This record gives sequence, C-alpha cells and structure tokens, in this order.
Amino acid sequence: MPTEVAAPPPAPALDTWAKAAAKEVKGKDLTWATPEGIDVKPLYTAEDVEGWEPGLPGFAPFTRGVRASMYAGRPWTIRQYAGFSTAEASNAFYHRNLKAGQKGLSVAFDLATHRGYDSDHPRVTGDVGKAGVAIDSVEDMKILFDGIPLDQMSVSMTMNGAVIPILAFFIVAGEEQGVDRRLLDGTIQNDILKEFMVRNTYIYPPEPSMRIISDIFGYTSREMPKFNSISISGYHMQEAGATQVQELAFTIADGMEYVKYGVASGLDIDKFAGRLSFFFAIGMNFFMEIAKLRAARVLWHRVMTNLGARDERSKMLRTHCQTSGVSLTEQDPYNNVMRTTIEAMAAMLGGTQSLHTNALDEAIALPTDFSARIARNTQLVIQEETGMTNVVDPLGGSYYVEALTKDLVDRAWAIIERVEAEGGMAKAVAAGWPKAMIEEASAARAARVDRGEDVIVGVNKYRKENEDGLEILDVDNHAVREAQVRRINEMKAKRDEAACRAALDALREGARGQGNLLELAVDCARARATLGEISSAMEDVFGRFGTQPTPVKGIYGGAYDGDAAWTRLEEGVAATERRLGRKPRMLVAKMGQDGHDRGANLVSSMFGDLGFEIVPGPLFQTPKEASELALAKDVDVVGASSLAAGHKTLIPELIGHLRDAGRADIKVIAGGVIPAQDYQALRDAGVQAIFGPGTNLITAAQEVLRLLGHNMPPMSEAAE
Ligand code: MLC
Ligand code: 5AD
Repeated sequence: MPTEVAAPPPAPALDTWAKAAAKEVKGKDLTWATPEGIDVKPLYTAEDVEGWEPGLPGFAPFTRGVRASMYAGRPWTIRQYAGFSTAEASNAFYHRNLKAGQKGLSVAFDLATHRGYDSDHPRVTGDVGKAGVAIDSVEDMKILFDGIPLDQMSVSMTMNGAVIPILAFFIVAGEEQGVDRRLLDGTIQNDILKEFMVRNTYIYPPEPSMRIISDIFGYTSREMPKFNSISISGYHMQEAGATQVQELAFTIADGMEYVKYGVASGLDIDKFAGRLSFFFAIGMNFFMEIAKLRAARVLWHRVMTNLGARDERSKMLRTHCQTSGVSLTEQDPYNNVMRTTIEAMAAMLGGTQSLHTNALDEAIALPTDFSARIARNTQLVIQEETGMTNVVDPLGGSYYVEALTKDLVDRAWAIIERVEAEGGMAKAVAAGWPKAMIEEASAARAARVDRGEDVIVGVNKYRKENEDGLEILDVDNHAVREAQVRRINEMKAKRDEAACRAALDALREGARGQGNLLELAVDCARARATLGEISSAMEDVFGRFGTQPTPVKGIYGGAYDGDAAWTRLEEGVAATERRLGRKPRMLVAKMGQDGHDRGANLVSSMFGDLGFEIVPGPLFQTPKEASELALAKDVDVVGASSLAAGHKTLIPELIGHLRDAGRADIKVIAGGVIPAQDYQALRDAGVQAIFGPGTNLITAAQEVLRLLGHNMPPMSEAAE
C-alpha cells in the first residue's frame, strides 16, 4: 500500500508573511541600508526577479559564468600575488609555492620599479625591495623566472607606470629561455586610469599614458596571442574606499575607454578585445560581491555589444579577484583567516577565473612562508575538500542573488551613463569627480567604523586586552639595494654601450613620433638598457606627472554632528588656536614612492573638519623635500603616512632634516602600516606618536592635541 504524500500547503500571501515578521520583531524596520544606497530587504521572493533572465553559463550575457562547465571542467587558477627583496629571493619563494599547490604566478614589484627608477636612484633609498621585488633589467627578470618555463606557466605582472620596460624585459627573458613570444601566457596589469584615480604609480601624464596602452594592445594582439594585454582593475578602488557600485561602474567605464582608444589607434575591436581581462576586490559583503561579479559580466557584454564587437569572446568578462586587504586587521589577526575564507567563497561563487587570497599578516607586512601557506591552503581546501566546484553557479536562481545582480547592473549603468555623457573616463578622471566620490565613501566608512556603527570584530568590538604577537617578514632594503646596484654596474660594464645608446635613442624618437613603444623597448632590453634608462628616454619626451591631493571636506565631521567627544575635540582645537594666535597647522606628508594615499587623505579630511589648517603634501617627496615644506609652511606637526614599509628609513631622515634646521620643536607623528616591532626604533629616532592600522581617528586627534600642549582626558572617558 503506497503511502500518500499530501500536497504542500499553499504559500500565504506576501503581506501575511510581512505581518508575521513584524510581529516577531515588534515592528522594528528590518531593512539594511548598504553603503551603496541599496535597501536590502529581509526576504526576497519570485516577485523580486520578475522579468530578469540570467541565462545559462557559457552563453551571452554570461551572467552565470563565461564557461559552460566552469569549475566542474577546470577550477579557477590559484594565483598568489607575491614579490619581495631580490629576484633570487622571490624566485625561490615562487618555486616553494608552486610545489605546495599554487597554479599560476603573480609578480609584485617594488615601488622604485613601479615608478621607473633603477635601484641606485637617490629618490628610492627607502623603497628598494620593500613592497615587492626590485627589477632593474632583463638580467633580474631572467633570475626571477629561473627554472620556470614561460610557455607553460601563466604569469601575471602588476605593472602600470613602468609597463613598457617590464613587458620588454619579460619578452626578452622568454626569448633567452628559448620561448617564442607567441607562446607567452599571462597578464600585464597595464591599467593606468585607476592609477590616476586611486593607486598612484603613474609616471607620465594621462595622454602619453593612454598611448602606451594602445601600443601594448597593438603589439600583443599581433605578436603575443595568448597574453592578456590588460587587467582592468576595480580592486584598488575598493581598497581606497569605493562602494561596490562605484567599483563596478568605474571599472567597466575604464574598460570602455581603453577599447575606444584601441579602436581609435586603428585596431579592429575583435582583434584585441578577447584578451582584455578584469580584476575585482572581494570584501566582506558576501552576497553583494557574488552579485557584483555576475553584474560585471552582464555590463561588459552590453558595453561591448554597443561598441560593435561581433566575436562573443570579445564580450566575455574574464576576471581575477583578490580578497580585500582593507578588510583585514592588525588586531586579533587570526580573524583574518576567517575573513579571507568568506571572501574567497564569494569570489568562487561569483565565478572568478583566478584568485589571490590574502595572508593573515596582511595589515602589517608582506606574507611569510607560514602565512602564505594558510592563504594558499584556503583555496586548496575549497577546491579539493568541499565539492563546491562540482556545480556551475550554484547560487543561480537565488531570489536574493538574482535581485541584487539586477540592481547592481542598473545602478552601475546609471554611473556609466554619466561618465559617457561627460565624455568618457579619461575626461572624468581628469575632472576628478570619480576620485572625490570614492574618497567621500571612504570618509563615511571611516566614521561608521570609528563610531562603532560598522562592526569589526577584535577592533571596535570584542577587542582583546593583549594582542598576540605575530612573526612578520622584514626586508633589509639597504642590503637589497647594494646587491642591485652591484648587478646594474656589472651589466653596464659588460654591455655594448653604443648599441645600447642607439636603442635608447630610437625609443626616444619613437616616443616623439609614431613608433610602437613596446617594440622599440624590446630592442633596448636586448641591448641591456636598464628600467630607469628606458623610462627616462620616454620621460624626456612625455615629462613626469605629479598631482596635488585635495582632501574631501565635511563627510567625516558631518557624521559626528552633535557628538560630545567631537565637540570636545573642536573646543580643544579652538583653545590651541587661541594659544597659538592662529589655527594649528599640520603637514600630512607622503614620502618615498608609496602612493597609497587613502590614510593620508582621511587624516587630512578629519583634522581639517576639526579646524586644523592642513598642508596636504604632494606624493613622492624625499624626506628633505618634506622637511622643506614643513619649514616653509611653519607647521606645528608633520604626520608622516607610510603604507609601503619605507618608514624606518624615511621618517628618521625627515626628523634629522628638521633638527638640522633648528626645528626640533616640530612634532613628527607616524601613521599607517607600521608593525609594532618597529615602534621603538621610530620612538628612538624622535617620533612622538604612532598610529597603526585600525586607529580610531578620534583617539588620534586627542593625542595630537595633547602633543600640542592641550590637555585632554584619556579617550576611554571621552568617547565611550
Ligand atoms: C578555463 N579554461 C577552460 C575552462 N576554464 N577550458 C575548458 N573548460 C573550462 N571549464 C581555459 C581558459 O579558456 C584558458 O585557456 C585556460 O583554461 C586558463 O584559464 P583562465 O580562466 O583564462 O585562467 P587564467 O589563465 O588564470 O587567466 C585568468 C585571467 C588573467 C584571464 C583573469 O588575466 C589573470 O590571470 N589575471 C591575473 C591578474 C593578477 O594576478 N593580478 C594581481 C594584481 S595584485 P585560453 O586558451 O582560452 O586562454 C595588485 C595589488 C597591488 O594589483 O596593488 O599591488
Ligand atoms: N606580496 C604579497 N602580497 C602583496 N600585496 C601587495 N604587495 C604584495 C607583495 N609584495 C597585496 C596585499 C595588498 C594588495 C594591494 O596586494 O594584499 O592589500
């Protein structure tokens, strides 16, 4: 006798559910207003996705993924971004990582290299080998890939400013390994628009920088069919504080602009568009990040169709993702392992092609072998233990995810239309409004965190009394610099000087005229010209670009409207002003080649809102230049912001210059990515206060006022 199965009871009407939920929570509003202005409801149903059709994976518009089989056919590439110290040290690190399960390489260069300076240049003493590997010539590049066959291993290189010499060194290193450049597999970041917006490792002004990109499209589409000619990056926008909608919109709009430049330079859209790739950050808003990747594919398909692409591969958005650096904390650092795991899952559920998972010591240093292992294993465990890769787009059809996808498409599209109405992304970047929009979002987020409205476990809630110490990587930049200088000199002594000069002259001429800069630089690389020489040959024609920071006003302070702690700080500033007979002045200094200006901009904005007179220092100053600016503006405090590990060299030098000028009275404070183990050395050098990652700006302001002679009660009494 078969058992009867009763039909399920019919679902009640939606407002019946709404009444039941409201009763449970006693009428409390359950809507979550996200930073992008999306009102996320507590429940999604079929009504929310009416008229929305995500399609099937591998088919236009690729909402559900660019491949029909996705990870069931081949998992994403585990591609860990890394580089530090010398080419030898980084090469050894790559070999260890590949043996332990990493699948693709991704090179991090030091900031001297990024900005087109050889390691022996006087402007880069604090930067050599610090935030990445130092590469001065093709000789270094050959060592970097020693024992790594470049026709078998795909290699990503994060390079934007000095993209011409670096790509030339890569091509020649391949050549000298015996690899035909038609077989070179990999990606070059080559995304200059976001550099002008948020990352700041540009060298030349915008016009010639855009030409460089078209030249690379031209060369690679002809000579390197397997190579991805650009990685159009939203990652750094999110790191700088952008909301997901801003990241999505500006990244797609950047991509559109590059395609237009490529076409304007005479290329057939379908000849190069299939090798454009993307790069997004994946932060802690789990479902929003999944929806963002799906929305990005829909948007790119739409944009490329509008631009006249015919080949479906030209309309397919392939992307790398990296878990979010800013979401990680110095405090209670083991929480970072969980954060990264959650973000990695969002990246894979969103359908990424390649992924970097951050190490747990991210907030203070570059990864050690220990922390890199945990980061890599996070991906290996997901791929090999969970079964999650066996089903394509498992969240497809989720009412919430589909509704978010649609919403993100619409919101990003509205921003893209504004960009287009104003003449495209290059113009928008020059006008500065995308950067300002991102910085406003960043200031608003900082205020929410400092006020405890956005929770960060272990930082503004559940804080540990005593932090666990972490063993971290420290690079001796003096030793690296000496080794690099030695190799540069040896190479220069051996090379055919006349041939090298001739190649550099031809490049300079090509920059003046129409020559393909990459092709000409390949000749320079073969002739053993250095990165600095190749860069300055082009600089002779293009010039070097610099910008002045313009901190946003009123956003951080506005969030504290009517707040007692804020009012007391304002009173403190006013009292200091009365005592000095003028507003207290602070130079916010950025020294060395470190262009990470999020922290500096926040500090400028916040202290400006409190009533300080801010001197926003230009990027890339030497300690001497920063001290001269401090003296010329007669500031009371210099706040040195360091996010790229140059602090131990640069800040003591700055203090030395101030002392030599008889102005030891100017207070120097340090902020940014400064590991606790360096605090004593900085204090010994005369630094009066240090503000590491996760510092509450209200606490910092109180400390600065105290340094200026205004006594305030400790923050614990004032703010909590
Ligand atoms: C993939 N393939 C499949 C398949 N999936 N074939 C059959 N079935 C499937 N299911 C094929 C692909 O078509 C391709 O071949 C090959 O396998 C490789 O797959 P891929 O998906 O293209 O992956 P990958 O080679 O890893 O390329 C991913 C990428 C690329 C396109 C996103 O651009 C990339 O690797 N980007 C990395 C960028 C990066 O690491 N950036 C670091 C930035 S750090 P074929 O023949 O079609 O090519 C940074 C920080 C800072 O910026 O600021 O310093
Ligand atoms: N090695 C490893 N990871 C790095 N990152 C930056 N430089 C390196 C490096 N040399 C990562 C960090 C940072 C992001 C921009 O890239 O996660 O947040």
